[in-house]
This record gives sequence, structure tokens and C-alpha cells, in this order.
Amino acid sequence: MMKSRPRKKSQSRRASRQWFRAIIFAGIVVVVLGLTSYLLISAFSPPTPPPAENTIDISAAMNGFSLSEIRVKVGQSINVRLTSLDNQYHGDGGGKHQWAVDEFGVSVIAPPEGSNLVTFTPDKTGSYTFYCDICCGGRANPTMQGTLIVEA
Ligand SMILES: [Cu+2]
Repeated sequence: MMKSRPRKKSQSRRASRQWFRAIIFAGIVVVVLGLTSYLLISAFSPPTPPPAENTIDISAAMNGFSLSEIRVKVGQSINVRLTSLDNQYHGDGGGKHQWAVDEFGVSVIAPPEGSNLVTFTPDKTGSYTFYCDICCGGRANPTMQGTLIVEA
């Protein structure tokens, strides 16, 4: 009777150790599964989009802008990413181009063969002229301008 007691004690100690191992194992399983699902989800979800979804890409070269008309919504923030397709050896403007709208005080200049971003919120509807004033006679040149239409 006296001998059975310590045996019982060691049995219960062994049992609690097994419990402890089971809990550790379960914890590891949870962490591994969590990491795996996190990696899977991040692998299959699309990459994070640029800051605002309203990004308008426009490029400019000596023969003009890639877009002659841009339509936006009034009161909605938009990004305009201007890319210059000309290199720095261009005699006129050194390969830089500009995208400017006087009515909204917006002006962005793209470096030769590079891009630059401007963010603004048009606060009035209407039809406005965007232009480049760097190359080819500046804003007087009909190919280096276009129309920004701000809709309600
Ligand atoms: Cu230009």
C-alpha cells in the first residue's frame, strides 16, 4: 500500500509531462499552420496597389502627349504620373516634359526617360487645358497640350 503511492505520483508526473508535450506540439502546429496560410495568402493575393486607385499614366515625347483627353471626377483625388520618353540628349528641353493645368495650380516635370507623380483634387467641373511649356515652342504647340475634363 505504501509502495503504490510513489508509483502513482510518478505516473501522474509522466502524464502531466505528456500533456505538456502535447500542448507544445499543438502550439508548434498552430504556428506552422498560421505561417503557412499567411505565406499562401500573401503569395496569391495581388500586390498592394499604388496609394490612390485613380492614377492616370501619361507619357510625353517630342511629338506630343500619349493622351489628348483625360476625364476625372470633381472632388476626387487623382494621381497623374508623367513619363518622359525623350533622353537627356534632346536639344529642346533636355528630354524633360511637363504636365500642367493652370486652373488647379498643378505642374509636374518628368526627368529625361523618367517619371514624376503629382496628386491633386480638382474642385470644379469644366474643361481645362493641360500643357507642356518646356519643349517645342511651349504651350503654343498644339501637340504638347490636351484637355482635362472634370465631370460632376
Ligand atoms: Cu514637352
